[in-house]
Amino acid sequence: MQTGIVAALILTLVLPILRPELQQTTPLHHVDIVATDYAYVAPSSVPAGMTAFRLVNRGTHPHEVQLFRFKPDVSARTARAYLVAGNVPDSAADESGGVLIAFPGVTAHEELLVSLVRGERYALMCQFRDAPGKPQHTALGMVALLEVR
Ligand SMILES: [Cu+2]
Repeated sequence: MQTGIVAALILTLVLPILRPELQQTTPLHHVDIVATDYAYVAPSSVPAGMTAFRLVNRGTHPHEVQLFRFKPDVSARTARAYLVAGNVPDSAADESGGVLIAFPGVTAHEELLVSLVRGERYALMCQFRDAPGKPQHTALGMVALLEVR
């Protein structure tokens, strides 16, 4: 093996140890979002910090959770109104976020890792339909607001 390759390998292995910003300084919180037909069972508030969200589907239909952050100037009341309407305007949401999908009876293998900051509000939404022409699950109650305390 060439010296350069060995050096690169060692750097790759050692670099994370040398970079303190990559080290975990706070515990990782785990939050399960349980999907049913048609609601979320999830905490309404969660503590700040690095958090791994998981989607557990206890329903009989495929469900998703779109998790995204509201902009700071969107009040809890306004956020709830958008969610109940099943339509959050782009201007009210941050560009960060992610989606988890789980089939019936399945827990999604992926997790969403989010650094939560106190005072933030997040939306949970499922826009799936059981069939074309059927209502989106948001209209059936699959929306939730999550506040960071
Ligand atoms: Cu759904």
